[in-house]
Order: sequence, then structure tokens, then C-alpha cells
Amino acid sequence: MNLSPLQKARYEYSPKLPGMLRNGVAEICVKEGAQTASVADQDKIKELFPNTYGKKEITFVKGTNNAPAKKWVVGVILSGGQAPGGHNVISGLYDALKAADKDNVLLGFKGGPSGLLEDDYVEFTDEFINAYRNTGGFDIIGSGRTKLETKEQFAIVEEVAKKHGLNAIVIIGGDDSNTNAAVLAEYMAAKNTGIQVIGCPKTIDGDLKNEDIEASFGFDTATKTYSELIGNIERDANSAKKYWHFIKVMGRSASHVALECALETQPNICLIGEEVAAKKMSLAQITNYIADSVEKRGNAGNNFGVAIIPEGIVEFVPEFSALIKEINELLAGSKTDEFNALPDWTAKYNFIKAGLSAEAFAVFDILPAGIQQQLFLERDPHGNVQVSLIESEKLFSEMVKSELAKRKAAGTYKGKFAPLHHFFGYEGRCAFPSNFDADYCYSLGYNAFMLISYGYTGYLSKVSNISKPAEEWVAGGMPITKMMNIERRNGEDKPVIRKALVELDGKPFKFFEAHRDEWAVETCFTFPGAIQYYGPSEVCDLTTRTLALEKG
Ligand code: FBP
Repeated sequence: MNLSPLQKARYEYSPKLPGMLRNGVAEICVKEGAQTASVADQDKIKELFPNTYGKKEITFVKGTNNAPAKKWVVGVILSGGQAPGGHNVISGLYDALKAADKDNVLLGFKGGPSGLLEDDYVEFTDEFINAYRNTGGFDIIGSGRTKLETKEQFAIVEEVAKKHGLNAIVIIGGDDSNTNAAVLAEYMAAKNTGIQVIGCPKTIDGDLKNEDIEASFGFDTATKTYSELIGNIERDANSAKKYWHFIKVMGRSASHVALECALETQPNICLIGEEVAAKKMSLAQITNYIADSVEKRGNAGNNFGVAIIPEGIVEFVPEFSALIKEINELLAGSKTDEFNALPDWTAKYNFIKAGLSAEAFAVFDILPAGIQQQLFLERDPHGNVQVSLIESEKLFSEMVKSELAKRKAAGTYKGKFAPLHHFFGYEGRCAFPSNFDADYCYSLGYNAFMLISYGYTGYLSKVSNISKPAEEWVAGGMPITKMMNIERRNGEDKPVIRKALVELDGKPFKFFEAHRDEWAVETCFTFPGAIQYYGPSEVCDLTTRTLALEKG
């Protein structure tokens, strides 16, 4: 492997552990807290998790380790989308295992949950692990999106685990993967297999967050990477003074990533999906909101600006989601073939017009032609519209363009509008983890082993107080069932970890709301620059603005 100077330097970085984990595994003991209850639907969740429900919150403290002596064989998987720091969760877990006993074994199952089902694994060694310390990516063992959720799959996992003598499995994933970790833990406990299951909170989307989990790992680095790029674009915009940049950022449904980037860079516009839904905003209202900023700035001679658009925005626009629902029905089953057989777009357009309700067609008809075609051409294997592929940055810039043409004709708008488009997602998911993510992830992994060694199962590795210096972080564990409620998913009631959306009464959104009117008209850009790995702590160990505001 060719190594960059930074990669070599990062191998030598020593991640910071919470104070109570710093004396080594022999000096870590458990303090049990109160029994827990799920955030909602307690009776139902208790019934579904008779063996793992209601367990106590736990915290680690300095003291003699009194965990039973045992040889450990642990399996680990990475699940879902990449997030910076995954390699450090594995190295923290490995180091704690080996510190407890050098004969302990860590197996990495490859390609995500499917690695466990297919028994495709690698045994970690010092040499192997050392080549991945403090680096981005999930390439150490790969990841995947297979869901571990059926009894048949659990039986295979049990068989594979028994074959290797695994006493524990660590699942590094988002809300869905950790929900499945809780179900797997219950299965293993119910069958008295002795196989423990521990989760670690991962996702750049920031939506695995609650009163116990202050942040999912990867959010810090990904948003800092996007903010660096957005800041650079802002500086370019402010230099050339001739383009409006429409920037879509990843993050799935929730707008945490967009909001954090806005707090970091102070763009002219940032849409927040949760607000759009709460105010039931229409496409026209959103368009007008952006066009007002372009008009005011343009009339003052500032024909440039930056607008951040969250990936999931269109799902939150009520009239747009109603349209998508009708399109999915219109093309259900064999009707897709009928549609595809039509000779040209005019014939397809007439088919659509005849098939949609008047309200849905009115929404469809105001969309730019490119987006109209995207809605019908790019569909998933079930024939549904792939909402995440909709180029919402182009959708809004084109709608703003038409609106501005009207305003120009009416004589109110006197500026020029030249939009450019960007999508930032994959650029941030495998960046070298910031010092924060390197430290946080290593601590989550180290801590996961402490939970295992003390016999816990169905717990999420929890490191809190993370807006403070690492010395003051608090390590422990929380039963996953505590974070669960019942939700309707694919027509069934399911126990799931509640997904965190942006809270409109939360401090990060309130701060943004208090400043955005000024940002929309004036040029208030801030340029965060690249992530710094070496230098003064106030530059290198910064947490996100979201965390700082939430905990400040
Ligand atoms: P997770 O929810 O698995 O962490 O994935 C996050 C994410 O990066 C989303 O922001 C994005 O919508 C999605 O993955 C993209 O998925 P894929 O990697 O399959 O293209």
C-alpha cells in the first residue's frame, strides 16, 4: 500500500480515552444505575424482550476489575453506510481485548451482516490492525446493508458463532442495525446461548441520537468535511460574485447534516426538512423563500449566494410526497410495462395526466421537465420512485429561475441569476476521522469490550459528556430497549429505536432561526477550513456546533 505522509502520521496518533478508562482494563469497575424502561410502549416492548428489557444503566469507574476471568472470542461487523471512525471502533475493541489477555481473539466478519451469515471472516492481528488505525473508511472488513432480522438468520448466526466459540458479537451500525442487535441479543438470551450482543452508534446522518446517545460517530468528521467544501465555495462565490451555488448534502430524511453545515458556514439559505413538514410548506412557498433572498441580494448588486438543501427535503413537502404516492400506485405491477412501452415522452406525459388526480398533476406540472422524467424513469426494484436520487438542488434552482423570470417581467427583480449545482455525500463518509471521531470511536470500541467482559448483552456502548474534553467523558452502557418504541413499518407494528429528527425547539435550530434572515440578505459566510489534526486543541479538538449548542 502506498502511504501518504498524513496516513503514516495518523498511525502514530494515540486516541484519547475517557478518564475512567485510562488506567487500563485491570482498573475499571462497574457502577450500576437505575433500572430502565423504554421511551414509549413499555408493555409491548417488555413483552417482546422478556430477557433483555428493563436492565440497568451502567457507568464505568476507576477501581479493581472484578469481571470473571475468561478467554474471549469476539466477532465484529460494520453495518450500513460508511462513517469516519469505524476503524477506530475496531482498534479500540481489539486493544481492550488484548489488554485483558493477549490470547483473546477478535474476528472481523466481512461485508457487513452478510459476513456473519456466510461465515466470511478474518482474524485480527497487531500488524493487520495497525495498518488501519485512525484512518477513514470501512475497508478493514467492508460493510453491507443486509438486514439481520429473521429467526432463520439468527439461527445461522448462532451456528456460526458456536463454530468459532464466539462469546460476543459487536454490531457497529445505525438505528436499524442496533434495533436488530437488540432483537438478536434477545434471541441469544432466550436460547441461553451465552452469546452476548453489543451495539455501537454509527451514522454520518446524526439521527441516532437521544437522551443517552449524544451523537453518532462520523457526524463530526463528515459535517466538518462538507463545511470545509461549502466554506471554500462561499469564498469562491464571494470572490467571483457571479454564481448562486445550490448544494445538496447527504443525511437521509433528517436535516441534521444540513443544519450543522449551516451553523458552520452561515450560508444565505438552508432548508430544514422538519420545518418544511411542520409548516406544511408547498414547493411554491419554498421557491419564493429562496427567490426573495436572490432578489434582495441581486437588487443590491450581489448576484451570488449559497443555498444548502438537505438530501431528504422532498419527502417533507406534503404535496410532493402525495404526488410520489400516486406515482407509485399509477405504475404498480404490470402498469410499469405498459408505461415503458409508450413510444415517447409526449405519450408518457399524457398517460401520467390521465392517471394522476388533478391536485397531484398540478404539482407534477410545475416541476422542471428533467425532474418530471426522473420521477418516472429512475425507479427501485419494487417500481417505487427513488426519492433520494431526485436532484432537489436542481429542482429548486430551476423553480427559482422561473419565479425570477416572472419577477423580472414585473420589474421587481433587476439582478442576474446563474446557478451551479453540487452534491456532497460520499466526499465526507470516509475522510480521516477528526481527532474527536478518532477519540470517540476508539473509546466506543474499548468500552464495548468492557461491557462484554462484565457480561452485559443488548446494550449500546455509551460514551457521554462528549462536548467536554475527553478526560471528562463518561463511559458506560445503556440497554438498547430503553431507546425503543413501537412504530408502523411496512404495514406492521415493530419495536424500533426512535429516529431523531431535527427538533424545531432545540437550541441548534433556534440559533439558526434567529440568524437566518440576516444571512439570507447580507454576506455573512464563515470559512471553517480543513479539519486540523495537529496543532492547538481549540482548533483540533472542536466538537460540532450542534453538540456545543445542545450541551452549552
Ligand atoms: P447509514 O444510515 O447506514 O449510516 O447511511 C448513511 C448514508 O450515507 C445516508 O446519508 C445516505 O442517504 C445513504 O447512506 C447512501 O447510501 P449508499 O451508501 O447505499 O449509497
